[in-house]
This record gives sequence, structure tokens and C-alpha cells, in this order.
Amino acid sequence: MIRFRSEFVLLVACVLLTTYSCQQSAKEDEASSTQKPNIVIIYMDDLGYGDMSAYGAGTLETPNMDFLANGGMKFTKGYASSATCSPSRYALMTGTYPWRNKDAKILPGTAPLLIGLNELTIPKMLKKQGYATAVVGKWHMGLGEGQVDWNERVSPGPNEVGFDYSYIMAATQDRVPTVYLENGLVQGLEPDDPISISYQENFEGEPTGKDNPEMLTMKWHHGHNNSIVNGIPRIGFMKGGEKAKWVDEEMADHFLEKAKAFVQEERDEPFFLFYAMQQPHVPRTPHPRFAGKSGMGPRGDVILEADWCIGQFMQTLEDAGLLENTLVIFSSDNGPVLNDGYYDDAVEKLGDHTPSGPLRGGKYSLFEAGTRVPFVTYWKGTIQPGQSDAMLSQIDILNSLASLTGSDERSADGQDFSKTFLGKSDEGRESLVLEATTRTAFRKGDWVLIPPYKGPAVNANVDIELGNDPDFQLYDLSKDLAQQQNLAEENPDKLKSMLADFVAIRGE
Ligand code: NG6
Ligand code: CA
Repeated sequence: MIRFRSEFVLLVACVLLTTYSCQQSAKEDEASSTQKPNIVIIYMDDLGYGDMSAYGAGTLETPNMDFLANGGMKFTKGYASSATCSPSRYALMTGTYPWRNKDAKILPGTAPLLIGLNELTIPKMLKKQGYATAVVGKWHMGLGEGQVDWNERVSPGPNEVGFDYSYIMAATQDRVPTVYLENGLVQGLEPDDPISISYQENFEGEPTGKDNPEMLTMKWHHGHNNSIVNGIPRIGFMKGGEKAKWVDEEMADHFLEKAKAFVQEERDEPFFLFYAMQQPHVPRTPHPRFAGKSGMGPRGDVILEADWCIGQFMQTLEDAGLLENTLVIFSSDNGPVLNDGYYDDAVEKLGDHTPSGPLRGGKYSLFEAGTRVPFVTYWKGTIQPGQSDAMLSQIDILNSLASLTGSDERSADGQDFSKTFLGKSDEGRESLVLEATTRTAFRKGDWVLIPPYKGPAVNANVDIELGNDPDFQLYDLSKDLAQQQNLAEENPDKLKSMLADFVAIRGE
């Protein structure tokens, strides 16, 4: 009896224990399947396909960018949606082709917000999934509704389209206002020195790059001859806000600090950070720690500076114990340019470096180098290192992240390549519309169709082939990556079918 009783007790204990451990492991399963990864998009400004050493071109060494590419998935056919900044950023945020929005052009610093308040955006979507969201760095998607008073809270802006926290420059480093805004408020602004901005005319008595060359530390080549800030002539006129003006050489460190602070603050809950770096866009102003380091002049130096920042940022994730729970997407908003309006030795000191890699064209161009950019996904322990030739566009990021985080929201133009992002599938886009300064071209499979466009073949100021031609152009990238052989005439059938597919998406 005693024996029986003790056996019975043992049995009951076993049953209870098993049930308990089953419940426990079910709970753990649930927890791991609902645990959402942090998401960081590191977005460069004008970094070319060949500017990153992991892409096997050029002579610049970018060890921290390479760390992401070599430890994650390196995409060889990853595209920005446009060959310029504002349209690319708009498309990235909304998953919508930029040519659907007639205002998606390179914006002045006074342009109204480009993203509609009702539009779906990555941060809005992720917010609903429980994410803390932030943007740090270059915005350039417009602010306000047309009449911005920079001395009041500027809105609508990033905080009105899904970002809980924003620390941004309004437009570009070469455009006024040359100040930082935190959650819509200009930082360091003194009430007795208000800011006035105009893109039409100068304010009385204010020096300009055009009229006061003696005040310049950087010379302008084309454009960039309006207000002078820190010895650098800019686009647009600005008066006041002396104490609020940024120090160009400190910008990289400044944004890095803000990005790190956000990660440290939000480490205990899922977060999304859009870390939009300003390099290597003009004016190129490396911190003295990096000046002269590349031997390629300021353009090379600021790429090394950005690379260092990425290393520091990744170290922050590691120190916070977040590396294995964070998906990092690294890319660039458009292709490379050397002389983008200042004399800064980018051309003279280039040496053997090839910012476009094996591709034709560059920033502003419908040729490949305009939009094909470095594109990397990194997630320690989840993404096995590898290379993928799947064709992806940045408009696919929204839908892929939605799928990954359990959201059922989708943009109409984007596709879900979450498995490809994680290296678990080779599936990519079948076709893609490319955009450059409101012109469009069409890629399907290995073929690219560029319709006839008026306008110069080469933008002489920046010395980049734009893709304009009076005739149709048709290239087979599988045999001719550098787009040297126009096959339009000898392949009328291919041309016809490409054109029909293009028109079906793009409209007449
Ligand atoms: C161009 C600027 C160029 C750059 C570009 C925007 C001139 C002559 N050129 O208009 O320097 O600022 O706009 O670049 O003003 S982007 O990467 O933000 O699209
Ligand atoms: Ca850009």
C-alpha cells in the first residue's frame, strides 16, 4: 500500500511536471514567434555600387560596410527607386513608385511634406506592430504645408507620418536651412535671432557665394552660390539662427550620437530606426579625424567617416546585446556623382577608384549606375552569409517588413521578399520601373528598355551620361552589364513586348 501510494504520488508528480513543461515550452514558442526583431535601415546618400569594397569594385576600403555585406546577404541587383534623393526616399517610406507622385522631385528646403498624411509608411505600419520608431539624419521629403515658419514647431513632418522621434536635417547638406530639427523644433534657436528662409531672393545685406567669394572656404562649381554658412556657399537664402547652425564637420558624429541614444533608450522594446546618413553627398566635410585619410580627397574621406560611424553603430547594437535580434538593411538613395557642384577634388583625386563599379552612368541617370546600389541585409544568427542575384527594389522593403513582423498592410507597388531578405529564397522581382529626374525606364529579367527622351546625353556639369537618346534603347544585361550595345533595332519583337509590359505598369 505504501509502495502503491508512493508510486501513485510519483506518477501524479510526473504528469504534473510534464504538463507544466509542455505549457512552458508552448509559452516559449509563442514568445519566440511573437518576438519581433528590431529593424534598422542604414541609408547612404549618393553612395555608388562600386564605392563599397565588398562589391568588388573600386579601391576604397570600407571594412564596416563590408562586415554587413560579408556577414549577411549581399544583393547584386538591388535598386533604389530613383536616381535622385527625394523620390527614392518617398518610395522607400511608402512602397510606392515615385513617378506616381508628381511632386516627387529633388525638393528645395522649403517644399511641403511629400508624403500624404493618409499614406501607408514603414514607420506607421511598424508602429501598429508595437515598434518604437525614429528617423535620424537626412530627411529631404519636405516639411510643413508650404509656408514654413522655422521659428515655430514645423509640421507636418516625420512625426506626422509614423515616426515617434525625429532628429533631422530638413533637406540636404547643401541646402538651407542649415539647422537640425528635433521633433519639428529647430535646435539651439534663440528667440531674438529668428530664422528666415527663401529660395527666391536674398535678404538684404546678407553675403552670398556669388558676390562674396573672399568669404568662401569651399568654392562652388555650379549652383551653390547663395547664402554662405561656415564658409560654404549653399542653395537657398537664409538669415538669422546663428546659434542654431550646424557645424558641417561634426554632423556625422552628431547623427551617430542621436542614433546610438535611440537604440540605448529603446533597447527593451522592438524599435525601428531609419538612420539616414548624409555621406557622400556634397558638401563633403569630413571631421578632421578623417580629413586626408582616403587619399581621394573629401569624397573618399567622408565615405571612410561614414564607414566608421557604421562600425560604431553596430558596436552599440552589440554592446546592448541586440545584434542577434536586429535586422539591418543597408543601402543608398541613388548612384554616385563626383562633381556635384563644388570644387572638392573628387574628380582630380579619384585615382583608380570606380564609384559606379562596372555600371554605366551615375546619379541622375537612367543607366544602371543611377539606381543600382549596394543593398545588404544583415541579421546575426538568422541570415547566413551569402550573395543573392535576386532583383529587389527599395519599394519592396515595406511589404517585406510587414510580412516579417506579422502586419497585413501592403503597398500596391511593392512585393514581399521577406524570405529573400533572410536568404531563404532566391525569388526576386520579375520586372521593375526605374526612375531618374521624372523620366522612367523598364527592366524585365535581364533586359532594360529606355524609351526615347529629349535632352542632353550628358549632364556636362556633373559629367554623367543621363540615358537620353532620340531612339529606343534596349540592353541585355546578362551579356552587357555596361550597356554598350543597343539591341533595339535588331530585336523588334523584344522591344515590342518590353514596351507593352512597361506601358501596362506605367501608363502611356
Ligand atoms: C541638385 C544639386 C546637387 C544636389 C542635388 C540633390 C545644383 C546645381 N545641384 O539640384 O548638388 O544637391 O540637387 O541631390 O544645385 S540628392 O541626392 O539630394 O537628390
Ligand atoms: Ca542622394
